[in-house]
Amino acid sequence: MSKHNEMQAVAGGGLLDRRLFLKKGLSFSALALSADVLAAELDAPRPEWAQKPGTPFSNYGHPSRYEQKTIRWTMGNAMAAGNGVSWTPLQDLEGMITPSGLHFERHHNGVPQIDPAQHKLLIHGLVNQSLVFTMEDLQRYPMTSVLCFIECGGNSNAGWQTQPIQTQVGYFHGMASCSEWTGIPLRLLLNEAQIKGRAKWLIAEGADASLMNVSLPLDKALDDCILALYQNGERIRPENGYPLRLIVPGWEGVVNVKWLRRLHLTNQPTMARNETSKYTELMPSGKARQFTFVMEAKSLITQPSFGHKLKQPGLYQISGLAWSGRGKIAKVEVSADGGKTWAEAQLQEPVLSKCFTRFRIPWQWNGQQAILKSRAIDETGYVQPERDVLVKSQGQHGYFHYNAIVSWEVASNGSISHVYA
Ligand SMILES: Nc1nc2c(c(=O)[nH]1)N[C@H]1C(S)=C(S)[C@@H](COP(=O)(O)O)O[C@H]1N2
Ligand SMILES: [Mo]
Repeated sequence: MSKHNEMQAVAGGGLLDRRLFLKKGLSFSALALSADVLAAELDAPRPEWAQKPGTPFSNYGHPSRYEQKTIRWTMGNAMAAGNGVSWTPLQDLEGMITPSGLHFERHHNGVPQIDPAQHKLLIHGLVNQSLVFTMEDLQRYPMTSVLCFIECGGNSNAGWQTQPIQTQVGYFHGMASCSEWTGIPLRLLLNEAQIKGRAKWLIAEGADASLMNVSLPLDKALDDCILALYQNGERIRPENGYPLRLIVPGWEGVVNVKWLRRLHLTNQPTMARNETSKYTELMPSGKARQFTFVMEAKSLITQPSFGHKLKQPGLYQISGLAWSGRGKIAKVEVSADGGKTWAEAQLQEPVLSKCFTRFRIPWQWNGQQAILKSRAIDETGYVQPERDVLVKSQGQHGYFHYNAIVSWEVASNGSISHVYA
């Protein structure tokens, strides 16, 4: 049976060495078969679906009908049509890529139904040559792919509440998703327009009725931004910006302007609603901090998490996501004893800059109360803070940029709740 006693535990609370997965003869939860049961299994009649031809081909695939519960949770706003959120069900997903149909959504005025044949991109302002592009024109430019997360600055904001919210991890943290975005390096098009020396900012505007516009420092625009036409290999979904979207890797969601129609080069920010009254940080002093673009390192355990239940003591795989707007994840540490001791999780390759990184570590649950935590450290050395540290530095009135360590309490009956610990 199991060989747990051979394994060296690396931290308290039953956390085991991440290399344990490589060992042979591990027992997670498969049923060991006696000769009789094996014979009965082999003799069992073939299931119905193995006795006749399956369903025919289809033009576009859908998930299995047995997976209908894996959906985005949506929340509209009765006062403002088209304003709302849908959350990615992070607790049901694995790996690092979010399926396009489950990418979170944040719209300020619904999803415009844009005809790509009529959509254009305009570049003007502090340039020597104003330019206009049709979507067909853009197809001729050299493209590249960026695998990156997009996270709303308001993601996880329930964490600021004084009581820990009891809800699934997706509803709590699912305003973050990760895709392969393919399109044209923004620098290419800006260089074609010939930027004037005085230009410092780029105002990006969407074609939805909210006329979303945001200011982006030109340095970032010339660094790693792209104008994406594709998401996970196919044309971008309408919800995520079809037919053209600005991708600003590692920076808060709001600057990733969807349905992009205009780039205006200026020497100062535009001070739009979404960078003055919204998406700013109210500090303990009562002053608000503007242009907090970078999403700091964050991690969370998605398996097991709130809503899951451990059936019995034994060996489990802890699995979660980590990401940082400053670069690559260097390390993720996991604790099963509320932060007294930590063990290093295995990072799934490839580990990419500003991209979801999947971590895993085996855990031997002894059937007693345990507190699971994960802590991300990025390549700049930044360490994801404990909640009390974050609240102390940011104050009680925060709404955006909550990235504290998340704690799940596993009760002795295997049920899981969210705690501040
Ligand atoms: N044109 C436009 N761009 C937009 C928005 C919008 O409402 N209109 N919402 C922004 C916000 S606040 C976020 S968090 C992201 C959400 O991107 P997604 O819906 O693809 O997840 O898009 C940003 N870009
Ligand atoms: Mo957002």
